[in-house]
Amino acid sequence: MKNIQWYPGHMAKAKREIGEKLKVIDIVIELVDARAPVSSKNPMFNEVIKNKPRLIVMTKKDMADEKRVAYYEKYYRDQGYFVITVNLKNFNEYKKVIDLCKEVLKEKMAREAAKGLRPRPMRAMVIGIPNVGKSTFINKIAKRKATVTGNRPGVTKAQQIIKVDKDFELFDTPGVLWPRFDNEITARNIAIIGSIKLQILPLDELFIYLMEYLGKNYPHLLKDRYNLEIDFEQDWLQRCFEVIASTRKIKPNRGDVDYDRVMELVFSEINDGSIGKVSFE
Ligand SMILES: Nc1nc2c(ncn2[C@@H]2O[C@H](COP(=O)(O)OP(=O)(O)OP(=O)(O)O)[C@@H](O)[C@H]2O)c(=O)[nH]1
Ligand SMILES: [Mg+2]
Repeated sequence: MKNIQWYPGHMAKAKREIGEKLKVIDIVIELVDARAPVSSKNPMFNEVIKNKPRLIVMTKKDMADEKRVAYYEKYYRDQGYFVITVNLKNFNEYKKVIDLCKEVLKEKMAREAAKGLRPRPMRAMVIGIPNVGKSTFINKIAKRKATVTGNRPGVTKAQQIIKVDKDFELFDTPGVLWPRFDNEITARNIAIIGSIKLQILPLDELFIYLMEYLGKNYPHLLKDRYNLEIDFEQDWLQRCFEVIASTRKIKPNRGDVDYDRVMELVFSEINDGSIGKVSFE
C-alpha cells in the first residue's frame, strides 16, 4: 500500500481552481466520510482555504459506528469547527445546514448591507476527497438532480455552480486527494471507503487488512452477514474466503474458490452498508 498514488491531472487542476474561486466564496463546506473522518480529510485543503469560515459535514452516518461518530464530532468541535453529521440517503438536516451557514455569515452579510451593497446570495463551496457525497449533498439541498453522482471515485470532473434559490448558491467541486500518502493506515482507510480508484489498488493486501480489522473490531457483523468466525489460527484467511464464498453462494472458479469475486463482494458490501455500521478509526 505504501506506493499507492492517485493524483490524476484533473485533481491538481481542481485544487488550483478551488484556490482561484475562493475569492467569491463566503463559506467552505468540507465533507468527510463519518467512517474515517480524519483519514478522509485532505490535509492539503488547509493551505488553500486558509481562514474562510469552514463547516465540516460528516457523511454516511448510516454506515458508521455511532460511538466513533460521537467521538469525532467532539474532536472537530474542540478544534473550532462547526460540525454536522448526516445520512444523505435520508437527508433531513438540509435546513440545519442552510441555517448554520446563514448564522455563520450573518455579520458579514449585515456589514455588506450597511455599506449599501446590493443583497446577494450566499456562496458556499463544497469540497472533499472523492466519493464522500459532495454532489449528492448538493442535489439534496437544491432538491433536484443538478449534478451527477455515482458510487465510485472521480465522478465530478469540473466545478459547477448550482443555484439553490435567490439566497443561496453552491459550488460543486471534483474530489481531490493528495500526491503522496505518507501514512499507510490513511491510505488503507481511504481505499476501503471507496475514495481511490479500485483498479490501482492491491486488493488482496487490502482484503487481509479489512478481514483482520473486522475480525478484531466487529466480529458480530461478520457472523451475522457471512456466518464467519475468525480465529486467527493458521489458514484463517483461506477459511474466510471459503466461508464467505459458501454463505454467499459464489461459484468456484476452475475448482477453486473464486478469490476475486469474494473480495469484490466484500468491498462492495462494506460500501453499500450491507455489512453494517463500521468505522475505521
Ligand atoms: N449510505 C450512504 N450513501 C451515501 C451517503 N452520501 C453519499 N452516498 C453515496 O456515495 C456515493 C458517492 O456520492 P457522490 O455524491 O457522487 O460523491 P462525490 O463526493 O460527489 O464524489 P466525486 O464527484 O467522485 O468526488 C453515491 O453512491 C451516494 O449515493 C450517505 O450519507 N449514506
Ligand atoms: Mg461529485
